[in-house]
Amino acid sequence: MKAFTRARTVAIGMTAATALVLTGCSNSEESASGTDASAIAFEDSWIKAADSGMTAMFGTIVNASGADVTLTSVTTGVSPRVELHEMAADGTGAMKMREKDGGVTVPAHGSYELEPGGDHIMLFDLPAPVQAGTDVPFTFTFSDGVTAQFTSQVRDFTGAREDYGNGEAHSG
Ligand SMILES: [Cu+2]
Repeated sequence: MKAFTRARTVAIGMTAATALVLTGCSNSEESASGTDASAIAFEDSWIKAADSGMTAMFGTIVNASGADVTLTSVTTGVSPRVELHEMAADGTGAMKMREKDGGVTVPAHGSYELEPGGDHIMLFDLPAPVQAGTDVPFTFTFSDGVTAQFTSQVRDFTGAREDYGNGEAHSG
């Protein structure tokens, strides 16, 4: 009798689990009209090598889907605090970087470039050196909660000499 009761409990539990799975399915069908992560690429992406402090990540976000997508946050194991930044003129005409409101929108069948001197992904409070030649995995999260994983290569960068390592140049 006791065993029978237990079996019934298990059966009820399974029914509940099945219901949860079905709910999950219908949710994912609804979001099929949202961000299609498989259609998003991050081409030629790279991170500026840095020993400490902060650094930045660049590349071209390519959206092969038929709908606009908006990147709202980025996470990576090499930094506890990552922000999307843009360059903007301050009152004196100098260009300073600041957090980009509303994220980065990549048009349908279009692309969006993150490059030194322009929009970039800022990595703060590096707990360890980010060394040239290593690969860094990171996750993009879009406005509807859909995520996509990418890997970015760390490079030495001395090109335009923008100061991505100086807190004083940072208005955010
Ligand atoms: Cu920045």
